[in-house]
Amino acid sequence: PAPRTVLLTGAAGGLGTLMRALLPEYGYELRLFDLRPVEGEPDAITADLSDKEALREAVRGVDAIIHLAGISLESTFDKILKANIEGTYNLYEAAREEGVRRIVFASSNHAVGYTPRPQGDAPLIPVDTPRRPDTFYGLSKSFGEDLAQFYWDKHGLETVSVRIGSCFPEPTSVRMLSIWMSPEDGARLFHAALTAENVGHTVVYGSSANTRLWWDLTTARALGYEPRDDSEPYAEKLIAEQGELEPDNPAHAHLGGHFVTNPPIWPY
Ligand code: NAI
Ligand code: 15L
Repeated sequence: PAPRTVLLTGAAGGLGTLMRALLPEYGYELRLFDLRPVEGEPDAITADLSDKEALREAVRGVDAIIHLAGISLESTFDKILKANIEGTYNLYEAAREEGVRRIVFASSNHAVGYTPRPQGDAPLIPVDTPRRPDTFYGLSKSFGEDLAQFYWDKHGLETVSVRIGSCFPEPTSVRMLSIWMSPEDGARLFHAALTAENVGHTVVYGSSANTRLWWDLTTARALGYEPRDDSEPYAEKLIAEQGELEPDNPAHAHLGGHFVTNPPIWPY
């Protein structure tokens, strides 16, 4: 049967807030989890991913998990290790122990951030391109994808790893024209990832059907995802303000963009 009760970790964050608004329309009942209180949601579970007991209780009885919680920018290796690497392991262990069958894992384009962006007529980047993390943050997403593969092979726990581009209400940079995922397409993709059958461990890129797309959405579409948005209406204004991407500038020449040269740092 299609999943109905879904644990949303990272519910207080940017993407979590967007998905709290959009996913209930698909019929999901969301259980919320975050380190920080979720505004207006007194029933949300306020706990750290290091709290194994809280996690075990949080996953008990849910049909699936969307795992967004963690450090979403660059940080020290020690902080990334605790929140993203050990935290994701703790979540998978809790899910295994409680018999949860599927996780949708928020991976990131930064797991492959050092991959050169396609220029000219070069082919789109496939999901099986070698992983080339651009930060400790990207390294933790690469680990998460391996963890997901291992829990499928060893324990039959399914995952869709979504290498999200940039999911914000609007694209705000020229790079984002290529990797933007509209919030509505994000909800469509998460819904497809929750409901497609026999996913094993599937890796997909998460973006809209952008005219300037850099990567291949074939595996995402195979889940039943049909993106409806395209960043192109924002292109003229953003390019007028910021200029075209330069072919030789390292911050413009890789999928990871400025994460390659000057990554934004997690504030705490
Ligand atoms: P965000 O930083 O706004 O939200 C992350 C949430 O996780 C925060 O509410 C934070 O309190 C919570 N959190 C952090 N450490 C935690 C811990 N140890 N235990 C429990 N909760 C913890 O990030 P955003 O943008 O909402 O991203 C959500 C997820 O999607 C992240 O995993 C991020 O890496 C991934 N992602 C997001 C992209 C985007 O465009 N928004 C792009 C690529 C990946
Ligand atoms: C990410 O992985 C970050 O979590 C998000 O905040 C954006 O910066 C995004 O990548 C990006 O590459 O733009």
